[in-house]
Amino acid sequence: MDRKRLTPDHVKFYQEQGYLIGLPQVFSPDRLKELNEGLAYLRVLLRPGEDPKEIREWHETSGFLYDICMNDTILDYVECLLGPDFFMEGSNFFIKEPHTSPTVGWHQDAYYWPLYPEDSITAWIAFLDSDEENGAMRVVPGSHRAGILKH
Ligand SMILES: O=C(O)CCC(=O)C(=O)O
Repeated sequence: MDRKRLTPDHVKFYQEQGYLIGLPQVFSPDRLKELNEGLAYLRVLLRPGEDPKEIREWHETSGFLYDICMNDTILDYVECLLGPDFFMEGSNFFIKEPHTSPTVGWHQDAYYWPLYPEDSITAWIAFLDSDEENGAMRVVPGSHRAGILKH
């Protein structure tokens, strides 16, 4: 198997800055097209007024999402940072439709998770291109070193 591992420089950067970005593409363009089709199908299942952001743990009932969460490359990346003994705590979507105003406020993920020590990784997977113009996620480099902050 062609395993994609993080380099020691990636690991050092992650430890210092608290995030990684621009890793080699995990999903091919064709696979991304399938992922977006799968998401569109799941959204059809929502009741009127239900926001996909409020739907959590879809991977427990959707094989399509389970396969994303169990992607070998993503799991290898996580293993490089956490070691081999880790588990998945949850999954959810942050969908930002064009010309809408919903935002995700500044937060630390570990603040919400019942984990101690707060040694956790979020794999943020963009189903579409994400940039400053269309609602990209932002991070505060190094803020993890301040511990859990008051929200
Ligand atoms: O996409 C966003 O704006 C926020 C994502 C987020 O908070 C997360 O991935 O934990």
